[in-house]
Parts: sequence; C-alpha cells; structure tokens
Amino acid sequence: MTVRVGVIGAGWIGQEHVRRLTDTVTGAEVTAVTDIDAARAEETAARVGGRTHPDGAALIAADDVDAVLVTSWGPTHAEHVLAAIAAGKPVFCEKPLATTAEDCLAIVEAERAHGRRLVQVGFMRRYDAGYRQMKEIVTAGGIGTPLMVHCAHRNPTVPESYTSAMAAQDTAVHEIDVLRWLLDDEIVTAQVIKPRATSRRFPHLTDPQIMLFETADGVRIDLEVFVNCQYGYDIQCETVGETGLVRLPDPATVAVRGAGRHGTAVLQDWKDRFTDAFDTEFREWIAGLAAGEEPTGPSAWDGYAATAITDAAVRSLESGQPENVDMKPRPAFYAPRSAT
Ligand code: NAD
Ligand code: ISE
Repeated sequence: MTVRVGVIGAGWIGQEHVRRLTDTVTGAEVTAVTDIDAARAEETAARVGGRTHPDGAALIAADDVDAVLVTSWGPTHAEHVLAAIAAGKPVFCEKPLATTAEDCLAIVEAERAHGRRLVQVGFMRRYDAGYRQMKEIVTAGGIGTPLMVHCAHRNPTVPESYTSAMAAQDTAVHEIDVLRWLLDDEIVTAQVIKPRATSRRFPHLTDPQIMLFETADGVRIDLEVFVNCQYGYDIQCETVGETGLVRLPDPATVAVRGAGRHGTAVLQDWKDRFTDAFDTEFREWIAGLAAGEEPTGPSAWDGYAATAITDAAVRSLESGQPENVDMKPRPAFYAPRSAT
C-alpha cells in the first residue's frame, strides 16, 4: 500500500521531507501541499505531481490524503495536529508539537479521546545510529548505572530573529527529548547559566548558554548551547556511568594529511549531520502506517514533556535559579514509553 501524504508548510524542512518522501522512502507519495505562500506550495506540488489546497483544513479533509505532515511555523502546529486528530488521520509534526504546554496537553487529550495513537513528533535524534548504539549500551548495563551526561549543541550562526529563549525551545529541545529517551528517566529541574557572551553576534542574544538538568533518578546533565560558534555544526554527547562511559562518534568522514596537518572536515549544518536519522525516521513512520500500526516514535506526550521542560529552562534564563519542571503525571495511554 502507498501512503498518500499531505504536507502543510513547504519551507526549508518541508521541502527536505517532500524530497525524502519522494526519492528516498519507499511506499510513500506526496499528493497534496499547502503553504500560506501559494507560489511556494504550487512549485513544490508541481515537482512531485501533487495538488495544492488553500489551507491546512482543506488538505486534511482531502480524500487522497491518508496521513499529514506538519512542517509549518511552530505556532501553527497545534491547530493542524488537532484538525488531523479530529479527522482520524495520522499526523507527523515537526518539533515543537506546540509552542505552549497547554496546547500540547490539548493534543494529548484529543488523541486519548480518539483512543488510538495518531501523532508522532519529529525528534529525529532517536533515529541517529550513534544515539541508538549509545542507548543499547546504556540499557544493557554496559557502563553501569548512568550518573552524568555531558553535551554540546553548537550551530555556526543563527538569524537575527533567533531569541535567547529559542536556545531552549528550538535548539536544546533535541537533547531534552533524546536524553529522556536514552536514560528512560524524566527531567525534573532545569537551570540556565550565562557565561561571557560572544561578541560575534547580536547584542539581544544570550549566547552561549549552559543548561543544567536533573532527572528524577538524580542523573545530572550539562549542555552547552552555543548557536554562533562560527566553526561548524557540532553535536557532542558523553554518558558517564558507574563502570565506564559511552561517547557519540563524530560523523564519518575521511581524514586528510598534508601541509603539516592531519584532520577531518567539520559539518556545517543540522541537515547534513542528521540526514540518515531523518531518512530512518520517515522510513519507519511510513512502514508502520502501511502496516496499519500505530506510530512508535516520539509521542504527543513526549512533545508535551519537552515543552514543559523547555518552559522551565526559559524561566531559569530570567531567574538564574534551578526551576522545577511543571509536568502532569503521564497517562497510562502513553505507557510504557514509546518503543523507539
Ligand atoms: P520555514 O520558515 O523555512 O518554513 C515554514 C513554512 O511554513 C513557510 O513556507 C511558511 O510560509 C509556511 N507556513 C507558515 N504557517 C503556515 C500555515 N498556517 N499553513 C501553511 N503553511 C504555513 O521554517 P523551517 O525551518 O522549515 O521550520 C519549520 C518547522 O520545522 C519548525 O517548527 C522548526 O522548528 C522545525 N525544524 C525542525 C528541524 C529538526 O532538526 N528536526 C530543523 C529545522 C526546523
Ligand atoms: C533548528 O530548528 C533545529 O532543529 C536544529 O536541529 C538545531 O540544531 C538548531 O539549533 C535549530 O535552530
């Protein structure tokens, strides 16, 4: 069976995923596209032989749309995801699930009322081979009980529209999700510390930031978020346990020796760093839908949890103090935690 996907939002990542669903993933076809920029929607739909729709509601209602992909701006996500649930159609939503914890909870409640999982959130790091190997080792007891995780999330630059709060909401949110999943543990406090600011970017931006998280089991996580580091896109993660540690590998690339140096290139953007993870994420999503299964990837609950945790980090950006995460108890509907 071919899964016919309708895409809401044909911007940067929307175009990437349309290409992925068309050229890389088998068993999927993009049949519908909408964007508030009508020309962009037309151009994207024409490239894959799909139709355009005036808005998300019309696209979700279309008979030739089996599943919905939401890649529009974050504040519009909740509206589209709720409409897809109301129509009983599976929906893959790029992060964030919604920009407020309240809207995330509305989605959780709508999905529970529907009685079957329909929502998957685009936290692609769970599909990265390095993080998957790390989870296997941690789960098998290969480093003993985990005690600490040291991470860095560096982007070369960000646009002027990027705000200090986005360091948590847009950037650290990836570590927040992947570490909840890796440790099978919940984050209960968040604190943001402000080192000396880089002079290489906008005065309005607090960059870098050091984020400290604590889990319910007492694991301490430190995360450097530095979104104007200049030199490249660099993701680091090292989990330390009672008997050893496991570290994320650098992306595979050839090493060059010459001119008195030995070295490898540093990737420049997230798209290249996580290409394989995005491909796997969509392969597994489409294969599950084609088999008539509920999605097993990051759930609406995971989307809510991530937003509740980033809210605490944003509060700490103001207060400088550790802030408790204000999270409701997880409903049985979302337990045990998703397999992927
Ligand atoms: P973008 O601005 O390039 O694209 C967004 C598109 O959505 C635009 O074309 C815009 O016109 C369209 N749009 C906005 N509101 C709409 C609506 N109501 N209906 C239809 N179209 C609408 O942004 P982007 O960089 O592609 O990011 C999109 C989403 O993907 C964001 O939520 C972002 O956080 C997420 N994202 C995820 C990753 C990741 O690593 N997983 C990376 C980048 C972006
Ligand atoms: C962007 O939206 C992403 O999701 C990238 O993965 C992240 O590295 C970047 O900081 C965000 O702005």
